[in-house]
Order: sequence, then structure tokens, then C-alpha cells
Amino acid sequence: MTTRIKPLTQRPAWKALAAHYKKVQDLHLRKLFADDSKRGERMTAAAAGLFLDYSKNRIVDQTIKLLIQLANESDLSGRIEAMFRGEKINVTENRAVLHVALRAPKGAIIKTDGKNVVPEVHAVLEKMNVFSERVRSGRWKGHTGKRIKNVINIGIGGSDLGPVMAYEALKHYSDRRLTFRFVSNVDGTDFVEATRDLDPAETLFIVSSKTFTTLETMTNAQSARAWSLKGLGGNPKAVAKHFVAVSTNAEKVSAFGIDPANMFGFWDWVGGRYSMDSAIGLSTMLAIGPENFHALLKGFHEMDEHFRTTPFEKNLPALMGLLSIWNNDFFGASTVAVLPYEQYLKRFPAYLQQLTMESNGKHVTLSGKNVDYQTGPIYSGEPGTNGQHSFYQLIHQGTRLIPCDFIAFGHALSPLGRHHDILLANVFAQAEALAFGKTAAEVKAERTPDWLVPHRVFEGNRPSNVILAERLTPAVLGKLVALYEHSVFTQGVIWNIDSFDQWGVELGKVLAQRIVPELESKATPMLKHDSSTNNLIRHYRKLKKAKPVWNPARREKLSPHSHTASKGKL
Ligand code: G6Q
Repeated sequence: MTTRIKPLTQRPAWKALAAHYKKVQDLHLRKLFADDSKRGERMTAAAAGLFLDYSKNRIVDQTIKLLIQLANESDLSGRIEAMFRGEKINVTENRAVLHVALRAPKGAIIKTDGKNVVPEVHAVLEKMNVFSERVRSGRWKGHTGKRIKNVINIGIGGSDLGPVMAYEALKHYSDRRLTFRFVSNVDGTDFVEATRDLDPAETLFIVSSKTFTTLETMTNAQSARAWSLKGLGGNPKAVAKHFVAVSTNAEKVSAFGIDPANMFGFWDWVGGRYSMDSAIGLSTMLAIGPENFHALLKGFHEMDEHFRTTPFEKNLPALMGLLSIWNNDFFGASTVAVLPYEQYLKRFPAYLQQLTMESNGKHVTLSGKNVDYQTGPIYSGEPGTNGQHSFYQLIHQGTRLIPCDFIAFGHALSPLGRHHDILLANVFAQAEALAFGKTAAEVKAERTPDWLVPHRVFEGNRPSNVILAERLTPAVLGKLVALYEHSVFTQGVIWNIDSFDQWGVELGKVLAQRIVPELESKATPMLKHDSSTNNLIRHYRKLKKAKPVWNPARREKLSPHSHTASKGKL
């Protein structure tokens, strides 16, 4: 699959793009728009209810032609088909990459290792439907017979960021009688704050972990178990009513004490950061209900089909991926700002950070050779308009080129007076200001003193995409996530890297396990790290021994974690 494709920088389209870049690099968007009155209408594409305006990128028609030629020379179509066919395109883990099967309709056939995976996907979805209805209707009772009012998802990375993002994004559609919390960090504060005002008798934990071995999640799950049992009289049978698991590891789940009947499975062909639409989305389904969850899946699927079947010049994920390559590899833009003008999408940039950076933060090709070009850019962002009053300054007038993705909607989910028009005016104004800036002549015409003029000049020529949709619904969220998933895939194919492994994450997991006993042992440990790590460990052990400046015993009394024992004593 990879051998007949030339190394990236030797592909004719890459060379042509490099030459083309030299010609167009200094063209200003002001001129490009002035010379072509239809540019803003022409350089757009729409699919599945999403509208993409990419006209404010530093491109001409020839750029798109060459980028598509690059996609063809990189066999993007073949690689898309290979993914949808269930080929093991995650070569370093020898796994298929089938998140697209998670949202395939019931009758679809998607095989890996000769087996159609779609029926299993729908069997798990059905189990999730039934469970969600039981909890949401109050038929599922806790150990003491009380109905569940609080749901806490315990997970980290891919087993957390998707659920948190989806819960926040779709809060408008959620059952407000239920409280949702998400515990990910092994820092005890995360767990303590998430549970401090909750009654264990009304609280259900979802332990979400593909492997069921992740240190943070297992530590939090053990603390949750202790918290539950303490509040429920200590009977281990209570665990069955207050814990469910989402995992691929049935053995570890039952060793933890969770009834396998309360385990929701998924498969090794679902990567953690591609799993929010698998059983990892159980908290999402509990919040918004099965019907809305299925609408979310439909949205994903619609974008999948668009990506699989649409020619690249009209293909939203392919275009976004190719434009990202252009900005990153030719203009040297090392970051991308994701700027949703929708408060409910406040966790979307954090979610995309993992999706994009864990997928494409790679320095070797599929065959293990060092790349001689830049790969995944750094993603960051905040919802607008908040960001405008902080980091946008650097985007407008700093020395770096930061392409922006603006995301906005025709309708507010919380309509309030003039708010939405004002919000949207800001999106359009920002994209306009970034592209066109403000010249010295314009600044002078405002009677600005000469010495102040340079400070008030905006060079402009800052690229951006604007993505518009009617309103943020479960289906639209699915489409947006799939749009970015496939854009990431497109970029990974061009760079010829494995977008689906994460060896960088694995190393940290192993090293931490080694150091834990060195911090906990009573006897002074024999340290065999480098001198800095050894010294830091010794320093920490000293800090641990030092007398606390406040009395933890008193804090313990105040802690709601002992609230069943200490209620009334506060
Ligand atoms: C995602 C990564 C990583 C993973 C977490 C949690 O693609 O693999 O973020 O999701 O490390 O892993 P577990 O689900 O196995 O606990």
C-alpha cells in the first residue's frame, strides 16, 4: 500500500506546490478579493448541512488543484476505502480503524478479519438504550432503593474528553433532573470536588476505560468504590447497583467487582480518541436520551458518507485537511486556533486538541523513516467572543501566522434579545479583520499621530475558515466531530504517518508506574534515574515528611467524604 507511493517531498504535486508557494506567498487577501468579486461565493463548499467558507485562505484556484493532485498522488481515495473496508491501517498496532462502523446503520456490512462488526455495534447500542431508559425513568434503583440522580464518568484521555465535550455541547438536550460529573485527573481534588455534595445512595459511577488498567482511572475507580461503600453501609453487593463499566477488558472489569452484565463493550478497532460514539458515550446517552444519541450517530454517518463518496474539490474534510497542509507545511504555520462561537462548545477545542495532536503528532512515516517535513500542528482555542479579549491580539498583530477555524450557528439554543446577532457579528468581523487588516493609510486617515500609526496597523492576510450550521443539534455535533476526524485522517495520509497509534502516551503510563513505589516506600529507595529525577524524588519525599501548615485531620472532619459519619457535627 505504501511502497508504490513516493516519499512526500518527492511527489510531483509536492514539488509543484513548493514552486507555486514561491509565486503566491506574498499575495495579499486584499488583492485576491479585489481582483475577484466572486471569490467569497466560489471558494465555499456545503455538505450535510455544514457550510464551509475557505475563501480567506492564502490560495488561488491553482493551489486547490495542486492540493487535490497531491491527495491523488498520496492515494487518499484508496486509503479512505482501506479504512472503511476494515483494513489494518493502524500498522504499528496491527489494528483496523473502524470508528465509522460505530455509526453505520443496522443493515450495513463492515468487516474486519472476515467478521461483520455492525451487528455487535448495534447489540451494544441496544444494551445502552435499555440501560439508559431504566436510569432516566427511575426504574434503575440504587442499593437503598433510591433513584439515581447523579452520574459520574470516571475515565481519562479518550475515555473522558469526548464524554465531557459531548455533555457540555448537548446540555441543552439533557435531562436536567440528572447531575453529570466527570472525573479524570489522578489529583484527588478532581474526585473530591466531583462528589462533595452528592449522596452515594443516588450516585452511579461509569468506569470508562478501554484497557481497564489505566493508573488514573483505576485509582479513581477504587476511591469511588470506597466512597460508595462507606456511604452505603459497607455491603460489597452495593457495587452492582452503583457501578457500570465501559471497556474492552471483561476480565479486569469483573476482577474489580463490576457485574459483567453491567459492562458495555467496545473493540480494539476503536481508538480512544475516536470512541465518543461507542459505549464510551454512555454518559452522553444517559444525559440526552437514546433518541438524541442515535441522532448524533446519524450525523456522524452522514459526514462519513460525504467523505467517502464526494470528489475532493467539494469534500469538506478533504478540503480542510489539504488547506491545513498548505498552511502548515508551506506557510510554516505551526498552530491552528479553533474558535467556536457557541458557548455550549466550550470543551470542543480541548477535545480537538487530543483528536488532532495525538493522531498526527508523529515524526516517522508508516515505514519508520524520519519525516523531512512538519506534521501535526498545535491546536488550541476558546469560545468566542471571550478569546477576542485575550489571545486574539497575537493572532491579529503578533509575528506568527495562526490559521483560525471559526464555527458558528444560524440559531442560538438560548435566544436572548440581540445576543445572537451580536455574537455572529463578531465572528464575521474577526474573520474580516484577520484577512484584510488595516493599512497605515487607513490608520492615518483617522488622524492618528504618526508615532502611533505602526502600533495601530493590522497587516491582515491571516488565513481562516468559517464553518456555519443551522443550530447545534446532536446530529450537527456528530457531523462536526466527523469533519475533524476525517480532516485529521486526510492530513495523516498525505504525511504518510500512523494517525491511530499513540506510543507517546504509552511511555508516560509505564514510567509513572515505576516511580510510584519510589515515592511510597517507607525505606529510602535505591534511585536509578538521572540526577535530576533522583533529586526531585528525594525532594518530594522530604516535603511529604514535613509538618503540614494546616491540620489535615480537621479538614477531614469538614470533608463531605465523611458526611454520612459527620453530618450534623459541622
Ligand atoms: C486515546 C489514547 C488515550 C486513552 C487514555 C485512556 O486515543 O489512547 O487518551 O484514551 O489513555 O485509556 P483507557 O481508556 O484504556 O483507560
